[in-house]
Amino acid sequence: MVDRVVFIARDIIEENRKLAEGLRRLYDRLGLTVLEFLGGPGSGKTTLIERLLELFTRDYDPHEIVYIGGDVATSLDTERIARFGVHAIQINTGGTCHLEVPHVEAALEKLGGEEFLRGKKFLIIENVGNIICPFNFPLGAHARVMVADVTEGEDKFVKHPMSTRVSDVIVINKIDLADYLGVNLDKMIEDARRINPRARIFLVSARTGAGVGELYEALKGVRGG
Ligand SMILES: Nc1nc2c(ncn2[C@@H]2O[C@H](COP(=O)(O)OP(=O)(O)O)[C@@H](O)[C@H]2O)c(=O)[nH]1
Ligand SMILES: [Mg+2]
Repeated sequence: MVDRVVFIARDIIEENRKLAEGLRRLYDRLGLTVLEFLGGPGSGKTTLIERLLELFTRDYDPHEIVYIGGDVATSLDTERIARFGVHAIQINTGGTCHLEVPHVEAALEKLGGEEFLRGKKFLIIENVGNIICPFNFPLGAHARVMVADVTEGEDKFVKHPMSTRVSDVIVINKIDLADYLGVNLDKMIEDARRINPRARIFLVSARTGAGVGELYEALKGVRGG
């Protein structure tokens, strides 16, 4: 019985991976850059996206930007993001701890499908707040951005090597709190680098805005196709 469960899970993961390749082809065909934010609940994903949108909406028309927020039950994050005038849609997974490709496809379809996406520049996906589940379920994004914050413990990356490894960008958030907590930021950076040497690492505070400009420049430069 247990073996069977494992095999079924593998099938689901493999099936999602294939579907994600299809989504990536769609994004590339449309010239849409897709950024996925993943990280534990409360790590600061929505706050960071808000800070980034302050910069994105200076350089781009808000109508060129789409946000999909994944959450188990509420639409609170999407309401926060909609204030920026971007297209924002909520996915409630009903308890599932990560987004899968069909969730994203359903959201895009609801927004108007390919017709709607034509001319759009950025799609920002905020995954369900969870540091474990999302890593196995890529959504075709050009960059997966892992958000970890200093209150989660400085051994975050060592404890979550899978999520660390699949990420293209690693953000250490809430650095404004680092001194209070006695967190060794150098150790966090060292761990992240060792586990994922190819990822770009940014120290930021979504609260004060420190480091957000550099992160924005990097994310703006992510291009598909
Ligand atoms: N001190 C501090 N608080 C932050 C920072 N980023 C987010 N927060 C706070 O952390 C809490 C969770 O943030 P939120 O963006 O909702 O996290 P999410 O669940 O990952 O989307 C909120 O109270 C934020 O105001 C930061 O850089 N510094
Ligand atoms: Mg959020």
